[in-house]
Formats: sequence, structure tokens, C-alpha cells
Amino acid sequence: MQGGGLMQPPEPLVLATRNAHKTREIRDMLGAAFEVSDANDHPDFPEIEETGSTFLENARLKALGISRRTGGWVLSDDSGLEVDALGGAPGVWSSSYGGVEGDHARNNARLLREMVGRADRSARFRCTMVLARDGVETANFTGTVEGRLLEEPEGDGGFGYDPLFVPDGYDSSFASLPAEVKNRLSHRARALERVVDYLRRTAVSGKDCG
Ligand code: ITT
Repeated sequence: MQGGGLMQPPEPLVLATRNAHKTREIRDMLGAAFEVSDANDHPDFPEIEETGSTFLENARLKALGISRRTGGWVLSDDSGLEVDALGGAPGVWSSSYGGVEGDHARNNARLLREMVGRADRSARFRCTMVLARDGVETANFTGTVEGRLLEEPEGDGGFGYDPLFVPDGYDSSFASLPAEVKNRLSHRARALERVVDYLRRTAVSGKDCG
């Protein structure tokens, strides 16, 4: 999904996230056609409380909350892991599953505890993205990747649940596969492909977005 269009100045895109891992992946996937910044680059941006009960509700809260404060395109990402044997948990609560928001080691430890003795280890990552401009939602997009959970962590790349998740068709976790592989087939990659298609089709600000 590398962007071309180098003759054009890059299109500014503000990510409504404070998760630097997400930003890095999205920046790598988009390439040179977009000038990506995130909420960490804008200390004046508000903290957005994620009070929704679905990925879409939370993605909307984040995109609209930031878009009301800044011009141009704003893109949010609400994502998580759904485990079939746990009825879809941790789902929208993925980032605080272990009791401490953003503590990936605790989240993984709890997941392993909950999975003890369970034969069905199927799971998926899901990502919902909302694109907004001038405080209004323009469109939303989803992406998923199916896979299975390991019985112990493997690899030190990626973030979050990556050491426990093996995507279908592979034998290694997202954390041990090269970043280019994750960035080709992840839930985030699939949602982002749709965002880029949409921006191309609607010919944002009359420019070629890659
Ligand atoms: P922002 O809300 O600021 O974007 P966040 O990390 O809190 O950052 P979410 O509320 O969307 O984002 O929660 C996402 C959680 O889901 C994340 O903390 C991980 O636990 C998990 N997750 C999402 N995408 C993942 C990925 O690609 N690899 C591993 N875990 C992922």
C-alpha cells in the first residue's frame, strides 16, 4: 500500500490516537503520500474517554473529538482481540483486560489464564476506523484478521496481544513475523486499505493520494 504521488505534497492526516505503535504501523503502511501525525504531536488535543460499547462507537468518539479541534482529515482506530472461547472477550476492553489500561504484559497474562484448558483457541483482531473532517464523520471502515492463540508468548515485535496471536496461514505469531508481513495482512492493514481507496475515489482536495 505504499503511496506514490511524490510530485504532490503529502496529504496531512491526523491520527486520533495516543498509541505510538498504531501510528508507526499506519505511517509505514501509508508511505510517502501522507504526512501522518498523532495526538502525541498535539499536546493541546483533549483526552477522549472511550465510553462506547462497540468499536464503532469508540472510533467515532475519538475521530469526532479530535476533528472538532483541528482542520483536515482525522482518522481514528479502535481495535481489539475477539476470542471465540471467551464469547468475544476481551473485545472493546482489550487495552485494559488485565486491569491496568495499556499494560500489555498484564493483558496477555490474563488472556493466558482465561484460556487454560480450552480446546478452541480461535480468535480474530478487529479494527474499525472513522474518517472525519471539520467535526463530521465522513465514512467508517473495518478490517479483521482470523487466527489462533498460542499457549505462551512468542517474539518481541509488534505490540499488545501480538506475541500470542498466529494469523491463519502462518506458523508464527505476529510478534515474530516481520513487520512487513503483519502490515500486509493485519486488521489494521485491511481497514486502512479501504480508507485509502475511499480517499482516492473521493479525490480529496483534488489531489492524488497515492
Ligand atoms: P488509542 O485509543 O489512543 O488509539 P489504545 O491502545 O487505547 O490507543 P484501543 O482502545 O483501540 O487503543 O485498544 C486497542 C487494544 O487492542 C490495544 O491496546 C491492544 O491490546 C489490542 N490491539 C489492537 N490492535 C492490535 C494489534 O495490531 N496487535 C496487538 N494488539 C492489538
